[in-house]
Amino acid sequence: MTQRYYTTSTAFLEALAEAGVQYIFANLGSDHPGLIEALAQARAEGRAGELPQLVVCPHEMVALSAAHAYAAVSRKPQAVIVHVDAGTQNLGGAISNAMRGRVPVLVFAGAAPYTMRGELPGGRNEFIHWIQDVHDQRGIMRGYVKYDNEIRSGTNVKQLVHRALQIAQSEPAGPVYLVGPREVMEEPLEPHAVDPATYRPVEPAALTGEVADEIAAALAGARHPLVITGHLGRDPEAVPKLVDLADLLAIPVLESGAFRVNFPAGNPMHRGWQFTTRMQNPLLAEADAILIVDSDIPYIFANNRPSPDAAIYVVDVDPLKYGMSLWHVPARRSAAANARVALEQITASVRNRDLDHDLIEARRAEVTAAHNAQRAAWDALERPEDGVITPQYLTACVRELLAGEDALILTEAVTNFQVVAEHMRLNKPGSLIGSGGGSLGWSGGGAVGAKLASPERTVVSLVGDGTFLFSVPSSAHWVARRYGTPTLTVIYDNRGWRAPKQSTLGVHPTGAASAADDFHVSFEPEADLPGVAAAAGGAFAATVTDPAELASTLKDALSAVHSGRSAVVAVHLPLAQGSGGPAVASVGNTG
Ligand SMILES: Cc1ncc(C[n+]2csc(CCOP(=O)(O)OP(=O)(O)O)c2C)c(N)n1
Ligand SMILES: [Mg+2]
Repeated sequence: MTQRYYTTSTAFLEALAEAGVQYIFANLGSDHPGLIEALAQARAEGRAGELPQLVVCPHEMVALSAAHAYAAVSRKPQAVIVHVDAGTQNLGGAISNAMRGRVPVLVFAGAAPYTMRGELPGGRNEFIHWIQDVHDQRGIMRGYVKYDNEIRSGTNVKQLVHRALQIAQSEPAGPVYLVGPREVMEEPLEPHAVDPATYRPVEPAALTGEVADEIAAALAGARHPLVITGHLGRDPEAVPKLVDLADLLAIPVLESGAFRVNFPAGNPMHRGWQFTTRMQNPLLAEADAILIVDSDIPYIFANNRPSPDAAIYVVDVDPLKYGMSLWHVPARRSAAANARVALEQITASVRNRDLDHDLIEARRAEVTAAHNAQRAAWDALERPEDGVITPQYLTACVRELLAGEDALILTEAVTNFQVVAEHMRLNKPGSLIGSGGGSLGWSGGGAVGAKLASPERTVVSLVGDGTFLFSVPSSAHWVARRYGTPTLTVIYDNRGWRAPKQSTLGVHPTGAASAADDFHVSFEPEADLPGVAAAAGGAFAATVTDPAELASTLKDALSAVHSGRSAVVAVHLPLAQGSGGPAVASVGNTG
């Protein structure tokens, strides 16, 4: 034993710091005395700066969502600490989002002590230690993590942490889970080091030359080539590579199920977004060569599909979608490759070919005209209708508000995902993130993590009202104030869940639910959603119903954010269900 306080917990925290973890988003419990003591010892010894900073999160969903967004923005892994089985379960859908969003996050939970007669420090001394001793704690997470393990000894804890983070960061990236019982986390150790440089993530994969040439030949020789992408923009450096290829051959680009800026919206080759499609996209139908690059849902076959004769190529970090039971694209070739590298290879191969420049320039003119017409049609929707704010008008106001700002947009707008994409029309790679998953409520913690990762940027969340409630806003706004992460949240407030209604209409368009507008999705009587943020985090809070007051209220909210205070503005849109409901004051500023 050395003089210095050094336990498994100390080594665990050091390993996180060595691996580039800046923040631990934590919700603590009886399983964490070792970690709490190690942090306090480090502070007492003046070494607190060598360890990650702990961010107290009163709800686990907020903790993991914050770590998720931080990792997505910074592209550095982050950590979450939760309490045994209970805290693990309270991560809820955030773990599913982290998996689908392909973000590197290490989740640590304590585990019930395994001694009860005072044999070891950390053994059972509280009634709860029996209650938290469950059959298979790691099983809770197994469907969602790339790796799970138990820390069984302090001697190799650094190895385990670095290995877990190496796996988390290697593509397809994703969450990992470690558990450590109290006795292990208390174990005294000799300080020890590992070389983090030997745990680098796996290097990006390239295409074989043959496949790169075949894709290049197919795209160069096509009359109607098309690129579909969904998450290539997770790596902002991949975006200019797609621009190079699309510009070179005048290939239209379609973003499908996209929660990133994959291709600049203002590029004339950008031909729009698709989420839940109900109609055939003519571009997809006429395409004779299609490159699907980093896309989880390139199209919804039931109502929007490519021609059976199209030559389809899939280039993806995970072309077989191991995490999805049902997935298929009739591709001539599928390749597991990094999009940035693969696009460079394909473009280089295209440059070595004799190109039909007349064909390319004719197509460029055609695609550009269609791009412009599409934008003009969207522009025409950007106005209130009969005195009511529409989602299109709202989004246009947000876009105007943020002109000139270095903004980072979080989108969790649900049935308005498409509207947000079409009317924000973001150009800058890295300026948009969504959870990538299906479990709503990510944006509450997400905004905290995004702001911590990019304090210089204006972070703006565009969310549904149901989603705002899923995000545990009381916890998220408390954390935001405590840790100084002011952000703007705009609630697309249709006072209900429009999505399940739309889903029902998608299956039963003329059924009884439709006839009676009876969907069980109304949020009447209305809750004061911004008021929750005001109460919990001192946020500027306002509700807008009058189109004439929208721009000025958003401006006031943004000023509040710039002065260091979060702001939440609920904007009344047409109701998700029903047309009644009590009249509401035009602007209720509860902040
Ligand atoms: C955690 C979670 N619970 C339930 C759902 C199912 N769900 C999908 S969309 C939706 C409604 C979301 O409401 P809101 O945010 O107001 O958006 P809107 O549908 O009104 O656009 C629900 C409940 C989900 N996706 N995630
Ligand atoms: Mg809603």
